[in-house]
Amino acid sequence: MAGQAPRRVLPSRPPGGRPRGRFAVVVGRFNEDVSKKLLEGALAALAAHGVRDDLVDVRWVPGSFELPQAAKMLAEAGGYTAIVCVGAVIKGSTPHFEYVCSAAARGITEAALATGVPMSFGVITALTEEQAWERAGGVVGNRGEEAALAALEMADFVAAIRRRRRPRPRSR
Ligand code: INI
Repeated sequence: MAGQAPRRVLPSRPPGGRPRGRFAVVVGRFNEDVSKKLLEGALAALAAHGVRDDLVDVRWVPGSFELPQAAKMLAEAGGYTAIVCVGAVIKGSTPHFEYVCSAAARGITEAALATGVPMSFGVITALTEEQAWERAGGVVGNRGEEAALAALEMADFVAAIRRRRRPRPRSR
């Protein structure tokens, strides 16, 4: 309806209990003020779902272009249940925007598929700064929070699949 904030449908988490293991949030520093809001949203969502502060590592990288490499290296280092990637790409007057957006999206997808560690895409791709703020805790929501919820849901998904794969102990 005109004048109303759009209704948001957030990913819901199945009742898997408190998530296990460590989480990482990788943050692109480019457009830092916006990225900080995405980081805040991601940390708040993880905390709201029972992830202790000391089990969340925050790693900053120069920009969204660097998110995939950092996320992949963290996943390969081991010990992460899921990795949340956040950043803000705002269209300027150059084609740089398209390159950075597509490299981040493709790279994060490939890193998650290659490592098997869930990685979520909390990157704002906005045409204007105003649009970016709307998605960083404004009327459209907070992409960082949404990405953290997606990471939690995928962490549950992976845990459920692993439980099914594990052979049950034989009863005597
Ligand atoms: N990085 C972003 O995260 N957002 C942007 O809007 C952006 N723009 O517009 O250029 C951006 N560029 C930097 C890029 O991510 C890399 O850090 C840089 O190209 C060095 O590899």
